Amino acid sequence: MTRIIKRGFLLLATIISVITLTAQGRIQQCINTNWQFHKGDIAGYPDKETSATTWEKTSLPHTWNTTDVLDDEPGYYRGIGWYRKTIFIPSAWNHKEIYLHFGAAQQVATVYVNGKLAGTHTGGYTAFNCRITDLLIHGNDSVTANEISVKVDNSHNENIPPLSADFTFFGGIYRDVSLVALNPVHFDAENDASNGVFITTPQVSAVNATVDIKGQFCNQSSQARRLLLVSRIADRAGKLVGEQQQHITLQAGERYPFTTQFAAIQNPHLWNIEDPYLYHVTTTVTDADNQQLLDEVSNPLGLRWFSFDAAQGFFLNGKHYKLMGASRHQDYKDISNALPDAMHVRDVQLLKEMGGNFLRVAHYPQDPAVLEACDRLGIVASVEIPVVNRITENDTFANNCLHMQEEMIRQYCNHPSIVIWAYMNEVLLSPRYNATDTVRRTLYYQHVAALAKRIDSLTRKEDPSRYTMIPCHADYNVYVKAGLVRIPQIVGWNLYSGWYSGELPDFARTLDRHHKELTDKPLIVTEYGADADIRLHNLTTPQRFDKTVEYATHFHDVYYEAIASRPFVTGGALWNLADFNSEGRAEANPHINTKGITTIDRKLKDSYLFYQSKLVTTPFLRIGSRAWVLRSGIAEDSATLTCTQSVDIYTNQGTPVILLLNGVSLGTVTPVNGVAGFKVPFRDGINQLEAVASSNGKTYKDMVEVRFLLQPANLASTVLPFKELNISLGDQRQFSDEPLQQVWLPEQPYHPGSWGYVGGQPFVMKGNKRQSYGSDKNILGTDYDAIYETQRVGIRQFKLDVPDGDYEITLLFAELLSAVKHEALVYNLDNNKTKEDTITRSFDVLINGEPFINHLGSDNYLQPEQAYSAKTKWHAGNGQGITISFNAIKGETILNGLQVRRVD
Ligand code: GCB
Ligand code: CA
Repeated sequence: MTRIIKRGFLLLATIISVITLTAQGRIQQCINTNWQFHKGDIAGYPDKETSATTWEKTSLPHTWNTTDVLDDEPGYYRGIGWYRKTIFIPSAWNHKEIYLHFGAAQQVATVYVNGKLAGTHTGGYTAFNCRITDLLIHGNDSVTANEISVKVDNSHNENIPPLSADFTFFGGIYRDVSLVALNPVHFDAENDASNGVFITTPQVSAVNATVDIKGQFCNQSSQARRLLLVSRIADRAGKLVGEQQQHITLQAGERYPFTTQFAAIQNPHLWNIEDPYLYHVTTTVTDADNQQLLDEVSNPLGLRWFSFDAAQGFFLNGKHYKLMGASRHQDYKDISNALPDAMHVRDVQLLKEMGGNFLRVAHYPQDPAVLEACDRLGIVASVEIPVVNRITENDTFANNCLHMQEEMIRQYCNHPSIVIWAYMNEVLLSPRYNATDTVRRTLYYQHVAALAKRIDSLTRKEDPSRYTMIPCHADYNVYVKAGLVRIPQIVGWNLYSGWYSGELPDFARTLDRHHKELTDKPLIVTEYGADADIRLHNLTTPQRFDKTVEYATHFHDVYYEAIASRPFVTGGALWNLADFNSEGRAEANPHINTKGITTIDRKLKDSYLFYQSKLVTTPFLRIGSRAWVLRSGIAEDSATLTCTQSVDIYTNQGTPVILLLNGVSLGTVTPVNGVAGFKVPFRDGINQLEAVASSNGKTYKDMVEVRFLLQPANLASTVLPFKELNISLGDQRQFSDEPLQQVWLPEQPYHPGSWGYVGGQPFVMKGNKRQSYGSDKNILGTDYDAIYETQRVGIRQFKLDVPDGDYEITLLFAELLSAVKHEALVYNLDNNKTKEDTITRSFDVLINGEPFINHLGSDNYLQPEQAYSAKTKWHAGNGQGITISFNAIKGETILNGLQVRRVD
C-alpha cells in the first residue's frame, strides 16, 4: 500500500512505518512540519554558515510573499529563500533507496543533503524527485540526523515560463514535501516525479473496456532477483475484476520496462459526470523467492471515452454534455498559494455545487488534490503549463516548456477527469518587438508557432488519448495569421467584450465567426468574466468597469446565454472561480483580480448563484444578492418610511415565487429565464426576506436578513432622526462596508431639506473608452480605494440641512491626476489612456464660512494617488445646517468623499 501521510501526522507516520516496515513496499512520509526558513541568500551556505544567519520556524506549504504582494510598495520579493530541516533516517533504511519528493517549489530549487548537492529543478508548478541515497549519513543509533537544505530562487528568469501574467508568482516551497524510502527493487522514481506506472484505456464502450499498464521497475540491489510483477484492477467495493502476473529475473542494476494488457472488462461501470465511478489499479513487485512485497503503486482508473466535435461539442461515453464551469487559480486570502489540500478540494466542491462540470486548471498544473477531487466528483478537466503572454526565442526556454509539458502529462495522466492538455495562454498578447517592426514581429510569430508545434506534437506523442488546446485572446486575426488556431485540436477563446473592449454582443459575434471560418475546430470559451467588488452595488445604472456586483452578473447572463444557445460552442470556463492575487493590479481592490464568482475567501457573489440557478438540476431557489446584507437608501416617503430596491430570486423551478418581507407577502412573481424580480420596500433596521416556491407538491424556501440603514429624505425628520451619512463623490454606486457597518451612498445634487453637492462634475479619466467615471488607480494609504477613486471636480459646496447639534465631519481627498508612470497591465485592452501631467491646485475649505483647511493642494497634502482625510467636530446652530465651501485659489477644487455623523 502506498502510504501518504500528511502534515501533523508525522509522529503517527513514524510509528506506523516502524511497525509495518516489512509488510509494505515503500514508505512515504509527508515531512511538512518543523522547517526553518531564511529570506535571502546565505554566503557559503550550506558548506558553512555564520551564526549570524537568522532562521525562522515554519511549516510547509509556505510562501514568503504573503504580505509584500498586498502592500502599497509596487512589486514583491522575487529572489532567493533558503529552507532547511533535519530528517532522521532509521538504520533499517540502510539498504533502501531514499528520495525527496517535492510537490512544487517556485521557481528554481536546488536541494542539498548534508551540504552536498542532491539535485535541481526548474519550474514552479510541477513536482520533482531528488535521489538522496548516497548523501545520507547512517550512524550506529536507531536513527541518524541528516540535514536537508533547499535554495529556492524566485527571480524573474527569461528562460523560465511564466514570463509575464496576471497573477502573482509567489516564491517558496508551497506544496507538500515527502520523504520516500524504496526497496532496492522499485518502480521508476526517476521519471519526471511520476509514480512510474501509466494507465491507458485503449478501447472503452458500454459493453467492454480494455486497460493497459506501462511502467518500469529496476533492481538496484547487488544481486540478481527473481521477481513477480502483479497488476490488479479492483472495483470500488474492492472486488477484483482483473489480474495480470509476470515473472521476471532482473540482474543487479537492470531496469525492466513492462506493458501489461488486461483482458477486456465486461459491462464496465463507466466514469461520468453524474456517476464518477472509479476502479483502482494496484501494481506490485514481489520477491518470487520469499514472497516479500518490494514495491507497490496504486492509481485511480476511470473507464470512459470522450470526443470533441466542431459542430456539436463534447461527448462523454456517447452522451452530449455542454461543458460549463470555471477556470481556477490556486491561492486564497492571507495564505497566498500555500494552501492545505482541503482548501483545494473545497474549490472543486464549490464548482460542483454550482452545477459546473468543467474545470480549467489555469494557468499551470495545480496540487494533485485538485485532480483527485475532479476524479472523485465528476468534473472534466483541462490542465496547462504556464506559458503566458509571451515566449523567449531560445532553446533553453523551449526546452523548459517542453519539459514542463512532459512532467505535467506524466504526473497527472492517470486522472480520468483530464480530457485536455493545454499550453500557451494568450501567447500573442504581449509580443516582443514593436508592431512597426513587421519583419522581426513576423519572425517572432513564426518562433511562437514553431514552439507551439513542438509542444503539441510532444503532447500527442506522450498522450494520444487527450486533446490539445491553445487558449487565445480576442485578437482573432493575429492567431489565425500566426497559424496558432491550426496547431492544437481545440481552440480556446478568452473573451472580454463589454469589459476591456468592445461591447457585450461582440462576444457572440466572435463565436459565430470561429464557427464560420474554422469549421473543423472545436471551440471552448476558456475565459470570460467581469470584475466585481462585493461591496459595490448599483441597482439602476450598472455599467462596464464600475466593479459592481450587478454589472458582473449581467455580463455573465449575456455570455451564458450566448454559450448555451450555440450547439457548436463546446462550453465555457468562466474567469474565475474565485478572486485571486495579481500583484500588479490597481483599481478598487489593489493587487487582486476580482473577476471571481466568489471572493478571495470564497464568499459567493450573485454571479455564482446565477450559475447555480442555470446549472443545478435539483430544485433550486435562492435569494440573489444574499451576500448584500447591509444596504442603504433614502426614504421615498416620510409617511411609510421605506426605500424600495429590487431583489432578484434565482430559481430553476418554473413555478411562481412568493417573497415575504418580515412575514408579509410582497406578492407572487413567475420567474423569467430563471429570475423572479421583486421590488422590496425596505425599512430601517432588520428586514427578513423569505422566498417560497412550490413545485411537485414540495415547497422550497430561502431566507436572508438584510440590515437596512434608511436615510431620512428630510434631514430634520423627527420620525427618522439623522444619524450619519457617508457619501462617495463623483460616484453612482453604493459601497457597503460590513466591518464598520457603514454604507456609502452615491452623490446627489443638493435640494433644500436634504443634502448634496453644489457645482462641479464627476471625475472622468481622459482618453479611456471603458470607464465612465472615477479613476483606476491604486490609492495609497487606504483600504477604501473605491471611495477615493471617484471625485467631484470643481465642487463649490456640499450642503446638509441637518438639525442643530454636534457633528463630526470627515472629508476625503485624493489627487487622481498623476504623472507617476505605472507599468501598463497588458490585459487592459482598449485602454488608451492619455498621459496625465502633474497638476497644480490649491483651494480653501470652509465650514459655514469658518476656515477649516487652508491652501489644500498639490504643494502640501494632495500628493498624487495618496489618500488624505481631515476630520473635525462642528456645532450646527441657529437652524443653519452645515455648508462646506470649496474656494479655488489655483486649478479646480475637488472632493472624493464625505462623512457626517451626529455625535451629541
Ligand atoms: C486573461 C488572462 C487571465 C487574466 C484575465 C483578466 O485573458 O488569460 O490570466 O487574469 O484575462 O482578468 O484580465
Ligand atoms: Ca468618491
